[in-house]
Amino acid sequence: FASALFISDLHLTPSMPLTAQRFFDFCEKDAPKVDAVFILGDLFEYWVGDDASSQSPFQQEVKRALANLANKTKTFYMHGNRDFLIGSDFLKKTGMTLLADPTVVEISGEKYVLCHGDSLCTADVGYQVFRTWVRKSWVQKLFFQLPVSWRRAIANHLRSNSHAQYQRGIRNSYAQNQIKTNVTLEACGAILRAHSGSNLIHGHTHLPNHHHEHLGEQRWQRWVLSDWDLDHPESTSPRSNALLINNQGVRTLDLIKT
Ligand code: OKV
Ligand code: MN
Repeated sequence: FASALFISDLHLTPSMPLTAQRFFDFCEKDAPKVDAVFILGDLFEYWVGDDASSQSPFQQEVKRALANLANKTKTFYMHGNRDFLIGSDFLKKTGMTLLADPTVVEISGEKYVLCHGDSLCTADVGYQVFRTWVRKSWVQKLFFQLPVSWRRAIANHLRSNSHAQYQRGIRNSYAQNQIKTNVTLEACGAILRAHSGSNLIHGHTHLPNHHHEHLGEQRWQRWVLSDWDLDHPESTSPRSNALLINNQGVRTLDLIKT
């Protein structure tokens, strides 16, 4: 592709209408201008199966926006740590192509390794254990056997638990918690070595930035995508940015200003 846009961590839910509106605007105005759009996970705040809310007006609207965009440009989607149960039904209805985590792409002659980012947070051992279990296909098959109401109950339970854990983490040791919820140099170095790459793009941490990093002799650049939570304006971190890559190089697109 000659040009591409990258977004992640929109955490769409009906309770965050401003964020959803920004996404619909993005699909109409910004996204059709490039050759490919990459959604690197956590498009939704939670997902318990394609069958669970397929009839909700909110889901219908998101699907319509994505299907419409797929008619204008190539769209790719990678699972995040929240919406990893998005399946073939949703992908078919939206016309998106599922990407493995990680995936290597070439944009305007340069190679980039793409991932959601949660697999790089190797200091958070508790989360990695959770991830290994819920990503097993037999565990997912069992989960899908449950009625939607049970799946929702389990999701609500896990989500409130994780929120409480996170709050406790902040109270106990803010610095420790920041290390735990960020990517490690070792994991980034390993994934780039495995794919002979020196450019990494990911989301997940909600710490948008452009880093020049090294581990011994190995050097790389790392772009971190921002989250999109516009319904909580008290936070001061940059929000709702997309990464644009074309023949001019890599730059951040501030969707709030454009
Ligand atoms: C996603 C996270 C909730 C983090 C559960 C098997 C199990 C899948 C699931 C249930 C939860 C996704 C699908 C959600 C991510 C949380 C809380 C913390 C840190 C099973 C397969 F357990 F029953 F076996 N889930 N949902 N968390 O609500 O979207 O990533 S979720
Ligand atoms: Mn995430």
